[in-house]
Amino acid sequence: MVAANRSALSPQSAIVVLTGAGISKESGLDTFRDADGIWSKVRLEDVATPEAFARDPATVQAFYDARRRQLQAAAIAPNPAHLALADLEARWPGEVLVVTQNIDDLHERAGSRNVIHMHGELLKVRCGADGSIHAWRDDVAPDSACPACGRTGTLRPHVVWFGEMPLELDAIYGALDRCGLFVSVGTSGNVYPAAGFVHEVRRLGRAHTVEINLEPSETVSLFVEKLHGPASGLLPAFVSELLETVEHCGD
Ligand code: BV8
Repeated sequence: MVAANRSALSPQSAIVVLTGAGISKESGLDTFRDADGIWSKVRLEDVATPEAFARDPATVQAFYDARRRQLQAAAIAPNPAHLALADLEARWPGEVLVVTQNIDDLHERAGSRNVIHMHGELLKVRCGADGSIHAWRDDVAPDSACPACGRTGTLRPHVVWFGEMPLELDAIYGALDRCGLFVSVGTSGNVYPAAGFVHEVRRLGRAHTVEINLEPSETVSLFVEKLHGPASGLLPAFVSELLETVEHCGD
């Protein structure tokens, strides 16, 4: 499975891994665009836009309350794909950054430390009055008070909705510019600007690009190496091969 194009990699190469809902599917969390996905049950226009929140905050809060409760259920845990990325970060000599579109905390629970949640985090809320952001594991009720300013009725999920600016884009584009390996895992390549990251990496022409996904994504043609199948099987094997190149390079 080793692709010839990994020759550009050195132990000091920086690695950026973009993840999407597919990496959490085998942990029991639904994806968005699969046949049984979230958008087959609810319209994104009704729950994942600022207009929807302004129009019907109770419906939007209930949508995220249900997902926040589900994420904390005992059955939901990191799977071998999340664990493989934490192992890569711990053992790869160069920088390893996970840029996730996911709002779950499974990367962190697997042990990853260098994680950017570009679409926000389900276990945080943001105050519309003072902009403060807080860890939050309960439902958000109309009388839930902002821990900073004490106002009620001002808390929203700390989540990036369609039409809102994703988080930490400067840090992300800086990492894309530096990396020698860009891996996309479990994303359909439908949502921008995340789906455009591979364009940015190719434009710079330095990094090897790999897609690991159950099936070819919308942007599959832009990746040099493509591995299709469940992430929980493919990603641990991919990480093992990468680590072998550095942990035995002195042999
Ligand atoms: C923005 C909220 C301005 C949290 C989400 C061009 C440039 C810039 C913007 C746009 C553009 N064109 C259109 C836009 C607007 C829009 C957009 O992209 N619309 C789409 C629908 C066309 N983008 C925005 O509005 C973004 N903001 O543009 O700001 C701007 C302008 C320029 C530059 C910068 C900024 C904001 C987008 C964020 C919206 N919020 N979520 C939540 O509720 O979760 S998006 C939502 O989709 C989730 O975050 C999700 O992660 C994300 C992407 O979906 P995927 O993760 O890919 O999930 P999906 O179900 O689609 O695919 C799963 C894949 O996994 C499948 O391929 C499947 O085969 C695979 N899979 C399944 N099982 C497994 C598996 N793979 C491996 N193993 C398995 N076991």
